[in-house]
Amino acid sequence: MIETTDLEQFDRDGYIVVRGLLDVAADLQPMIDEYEQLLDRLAEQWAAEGRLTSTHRGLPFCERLLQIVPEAHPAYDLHFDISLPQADITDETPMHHGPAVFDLLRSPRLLDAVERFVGPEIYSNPVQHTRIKLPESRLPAESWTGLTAQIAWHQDLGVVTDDADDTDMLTVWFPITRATVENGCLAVMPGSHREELALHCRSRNPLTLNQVCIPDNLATDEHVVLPMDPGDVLFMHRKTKHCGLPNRSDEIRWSFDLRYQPIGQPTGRRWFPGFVARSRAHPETELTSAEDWAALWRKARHELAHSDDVAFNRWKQGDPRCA
Ligand SMILES: O=C(O)CCC(=O)C(=O)O
Ligand SMILES: [Fe+2]
Repeated sequence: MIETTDLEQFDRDGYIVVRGLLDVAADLQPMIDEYEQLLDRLAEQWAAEGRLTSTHRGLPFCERLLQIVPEAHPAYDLHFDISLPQADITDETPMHHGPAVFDLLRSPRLLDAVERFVGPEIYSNPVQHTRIKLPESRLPAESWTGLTAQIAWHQDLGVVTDDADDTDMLTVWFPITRATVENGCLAVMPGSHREELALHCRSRNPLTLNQVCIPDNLATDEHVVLPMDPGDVLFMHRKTKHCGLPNRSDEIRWSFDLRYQPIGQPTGRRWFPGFVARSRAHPETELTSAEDWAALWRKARHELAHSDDVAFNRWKQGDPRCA
């Protein structure tokens, strides 16, 4: 339940953590089961390719991934992610749009909360990720990606195209495993959502290489860390400055970050498919079929695989302020 005081805190600070909003058994466990089956198929494939000596069948998802990835070094991140990457898309680019993930995106508990922030006509913005981060010590830095590395300071508005500048986009972040300061929970700068959109540059720091982010000299250190447990949900304004801390623990840090907005506003990723998650005015327009959702993504992937490079980024390469 979102209280009026939560909305007031959101307006003041640009974020709010609501404890125990999701039902772990009803909202998260079916998705975890789906990911276990997916990992099962991937492990069989990697073992068949001779990259693994054991498939580690029977281990829970995180423990199994923690065994498999340091041995096989597979590019595992995209196999579990919702959104497509922003470059090199082919008809074979892995992505995941299973029914349990679709149900999670449409969880009534989640949408009831989102409705308090964006109103009753809710569109699921296609900038949606799952980030399954291994301990930094278990993978060489060259193999980190934007889904598996620590995340540098940024505003979510800064990583979509400028047609979405006036879109009332809400970021919804929640952990699947507990998120701690040691394993890489989020940190935010309270009140930063009232500032203008900051300059973002491509990071040259090897720890956050190529991420579109606020240069170090523009990021202050007045921040709050946000340890969270499964079931807790962070709601964040599109201009709130935030980062994902490094995973210095020996466990996996797994989270989802979704975005929702009022129906009819630009998403800032026009090549990717969103959908009507809830409409009180026109419930018949809601997307209720996971199959149809997956088909929308396959169509987008096919179109992007056969089109010229698309500009996903609003920032000019070589801005002198980025030096
Ligand atoms: O999960 C992380 O470490 C960063 C996530 C993030 O930046 C976001 O959800 O917008
Ligand atoms: Fe973000």
